[in-house]
Amino acid sequence: MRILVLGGDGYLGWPTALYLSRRGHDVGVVDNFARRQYDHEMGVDSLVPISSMQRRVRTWNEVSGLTVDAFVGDLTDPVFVQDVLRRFEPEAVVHFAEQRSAPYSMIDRQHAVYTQVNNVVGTLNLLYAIADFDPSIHLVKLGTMGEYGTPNIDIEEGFIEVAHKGRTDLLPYPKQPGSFYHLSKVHDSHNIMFACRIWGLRATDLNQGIVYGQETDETAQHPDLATRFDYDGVFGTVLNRFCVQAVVGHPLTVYGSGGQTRGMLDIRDTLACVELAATNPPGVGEYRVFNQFTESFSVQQLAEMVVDAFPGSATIDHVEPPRVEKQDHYYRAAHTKLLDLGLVPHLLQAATLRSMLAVVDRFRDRVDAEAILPTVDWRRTQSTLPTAGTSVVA
Ligand code: NAD
Ligand code: USQ
Repeated sequence: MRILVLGGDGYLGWPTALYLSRRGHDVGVVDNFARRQYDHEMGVDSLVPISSMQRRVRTWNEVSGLTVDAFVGDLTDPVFVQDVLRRFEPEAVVHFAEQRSAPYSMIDRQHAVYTQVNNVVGTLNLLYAIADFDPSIHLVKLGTMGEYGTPNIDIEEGFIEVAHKGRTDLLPYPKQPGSFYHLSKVHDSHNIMFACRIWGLRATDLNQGIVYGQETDETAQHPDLATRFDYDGVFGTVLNRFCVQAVVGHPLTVYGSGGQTRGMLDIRDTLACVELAATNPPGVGEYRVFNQFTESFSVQQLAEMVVDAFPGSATIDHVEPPRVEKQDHYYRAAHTKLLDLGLVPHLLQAATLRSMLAVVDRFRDRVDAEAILPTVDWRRTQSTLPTAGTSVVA
C-alpha cells in the first residue's frame, strides 16, 4: 500500500514508517519538527540521540535499499496538507502528528490553546483534504485510551449500547478525559466520526494506551535510525521514566498512591497494530474505534516491576500528585478488535524491562536529573517549565 505517516519524525511515527517500509509498503513521512522545538523550549533532550529527519531517511534508504519519501510542513497549513496528498497519492494516512503530552497542555493557557489548535485544526484540515482529493483514502488516526477516563463501568471499544426509557441505541462511549491534551483527542474523534457520516470517509480511531520501549528491529540497524526516548517530567511517559530513574539512582516517582491503572503496550505492538488497521480498512462511510493496548497495570505495579527487574537497588517514592485524577478506581477495558485481526502481543516481562534498562544504561550520562521531577500542576493555571526556557507557543 501507499501509506503516508504524519508525525513521521516522532517517537512512534519514525519506527512505524520504517516497519511499514520493510514490510513492503511505499511510505512517506511528514513532520514540522514541533517535537524537536518543545525540547528546545524546555531545555531537555531525548535520552537516546536522534539524527535529523533528512539524515534518518537517507540512512534508511541506503541501509534497506528501499525508498521512504520525506515532506516537511505543518498540518495546520491547509495548502500544505492538500499538496502533500496530491504529491504522494496515499491509500492510507496514518496520523500521529499532534502535541501529545498531557502535562505540556496543562502548563498554562497558551499551551492549552496551542495543543487544541494544533491537534484539532490539523485533523480538520486533513479531513477536508481527504474529502476533496480522494474520499477513499483510509484515515488511521492515533487517539488515546485517555479519551474514556476511568468510569466505574467496563470500557467498550468506542461505542456502548444504551437503553433509555424503553428504547436502545448504539452510541459513542461517554468521554471523561483528564487533560486539555486528552480533550483534543475527544474533539478529533467527534470531527472524524462526523466527516465519515457526511462525506462517506472511512476512518479507524486507534485509542492507544501508554507505549513503552525504544528499540525495534528496524531502528536497531544503525544509530542514525534510533527513535527518541523521553524521560523528563513533561514528555516522559511512566514506564520509560521509571526505567531511567532506576538507572540513575533516582527514587521512582509514583504520583500519590499509585492506584492509577492504564492500558499499556510495547512499542513493537504499536507498529503491528497500525499495519493491521491499515491493511484491513473499514467500509465506505465507516468510523470504527479499536482500543490499542495489550495489558493494564497500576502505576504502583509498574514501579514494583521495575524495582524487581533492576539488577541494582531501586526505591519508590510516593510524590505529591501533580495531576487531578482518580488514584484508586475500577478499570476494565475491552481490547479484542486488534487481536481478532491477528495481533500477537509482546507482553511486559522482566526480559522486556531488562532490555529497556540496558538501553538507558548506554546513555545514562545524558540524563539531566533536574528534568525528572514533575513541574506542571493541574490545579494551577500557570506552571513553570522544568528549566524555565522561553516559550515557543504564542
Ligand atoms: P511525538 O511528539 O514524539 O511525535 C509526534 C510528531 O508529530 C512529532 O514529530 C511532531 O513534530 C509532529 N507534529 C506535531 N504537530 C504537527 C503538525 N501540526 N504538523 C506536522 N507535524 C506535527 O509523539 P508520539 O509519542 O510519537 O505519539 C504519536 C501519536 O500517538 C500522538 O498523536 C499521540 O497522541 C499518540 N499516542 C502516543 C502514546 C505514547 O505513549 N507515546 C500513547 C497513546 C497515543
Ligand atoms: N505517573 C506517575 N509517575 C510518573 C509519571 C506518570 O505516577 O512519573 C502517572 C500519571 O499520573 C498517570 C499515569 O502515570 O496516572 C500515566 O502517565 P503518563 O505520563 O505515562 O501518560 P499520559 O499522561 O496518560 O499520556 C501518555 C502519552 C499520551 C497518550 C497517553 C495514553 O503521553 O500521548 O495519549 O499516554 S493513555 O494514558 O491511555 O491516555
